[in-house]
Amino acid sequence: MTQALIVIDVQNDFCPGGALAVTEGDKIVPGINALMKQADAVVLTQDWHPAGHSSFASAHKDHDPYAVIQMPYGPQVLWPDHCIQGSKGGGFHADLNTDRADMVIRKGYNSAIDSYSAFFENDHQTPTGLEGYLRTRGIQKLVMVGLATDFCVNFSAVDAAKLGFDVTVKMDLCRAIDLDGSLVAAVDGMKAAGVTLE
Ligand code: VGL
Ligand code: ZN
Repeated sequence: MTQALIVIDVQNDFCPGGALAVTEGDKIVPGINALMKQADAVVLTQDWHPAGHSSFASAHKDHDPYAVIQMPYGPQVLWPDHCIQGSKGGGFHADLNTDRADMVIRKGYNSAIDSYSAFFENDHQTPTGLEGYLRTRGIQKLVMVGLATDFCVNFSAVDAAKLGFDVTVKMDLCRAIDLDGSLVAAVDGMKAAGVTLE
């Protein structure tokens, strides 16, 4: 079975020193590079927001980062400004083997809507195009790693499982933000969707 390694958002802003740093976010890079050697295909995702994106707390009066607001498409956590298009923070971690990537898919570029998942924006309807890319390449099995376990990895894994892919998340090559129990909820949600956690 053709297998793709999907590397989620291993970007400077999600690593120590970044705008939305995930604890030990950089620690997973060597293991991810090693896994690339076994993959038939490697896809990198890149969170890629315009300045003033609606997921930024700075774009909303009277809200601090990590507050939750209602958007037309559902609840939205407000984040510090991060992964702005063309910024250093939006770039991949310097040690990530980006040369090995067949495909880089960007997401979160529409100002009015966030996109945690590599497959759909947060309305769960607007596709990014990744499904078509994988299917036309005959890829059925996905191994997912990256940042953050409880947001972009979780949403990507659950969507992929719902689309019928065979999905494994390698938990030791992911790190979480863990806001108000979000990691436990993500683990439960991924298991319920039929994702294999290793
Ligand atoms: C992510 C919060 C905001 C992620 C992206 O990559 O998990 N989290 N944007
Ligand atoms: Zn983001």
